[in-house]
Amino acid sequence: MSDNTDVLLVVDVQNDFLPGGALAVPDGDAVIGPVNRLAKLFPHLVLTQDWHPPGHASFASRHPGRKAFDTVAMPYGEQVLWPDHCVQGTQGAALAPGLEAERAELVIRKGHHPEVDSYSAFLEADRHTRTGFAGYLRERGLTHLFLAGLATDYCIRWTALDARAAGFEVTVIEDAVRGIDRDGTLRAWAEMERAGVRRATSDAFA
Ligand code: VGL
Ligand code: ZN
Repeated sequence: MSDNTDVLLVVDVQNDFLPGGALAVPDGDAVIGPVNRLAKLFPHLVLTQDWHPPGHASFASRHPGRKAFDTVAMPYGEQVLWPDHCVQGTQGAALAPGLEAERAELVIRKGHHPEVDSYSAFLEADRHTRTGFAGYLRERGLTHLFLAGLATDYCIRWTALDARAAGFEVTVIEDAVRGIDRDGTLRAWAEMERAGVRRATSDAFA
């Protein structure tokens, strides 16, 4: 199906985002089946991995008197505080054991700066520091991103919007993503649609 300029980007399918994990996304493991099927079909496959140092600034444990899911003001803007998750080198940060993604050509690790979060595969939460991914895609002539993984209202949303802003075509595969918060996920879909992000279901690919 896909032409050679298409890339499947599988976002953060890691133990901590799956049921039983430190920041479990409801029904998060439901993405693995469709992702495994799609991963064999696309000409290019790239993964992201949330990859925080211990004591990362996005962790509620770093902010005395605050709890997970509170919001705080950071130098770069508002930040949701999270349970400690995806700490570099831990089992929680590992890719889900059921993920069949050996063909991946690149794994982008994000959130590794101790004082800055990064939901997007392109730009960190300071909206300034670049990951290099846009340059990678351009150098390789990859123009259309198909997004799958976790979570719709955070890493998928920010990645999709930044990809559009950088001039890429973007399609989110709706049965291959899940969100953390129901209302936030509805808002994310509306924002992505306004930005020209397309939606497809995985059965459209064979
Ligand atoms: C994510 C919250 C914190 C995500 C990562 O992958 O959507 N969400 N870190
Ligand atoms: Zn994170």
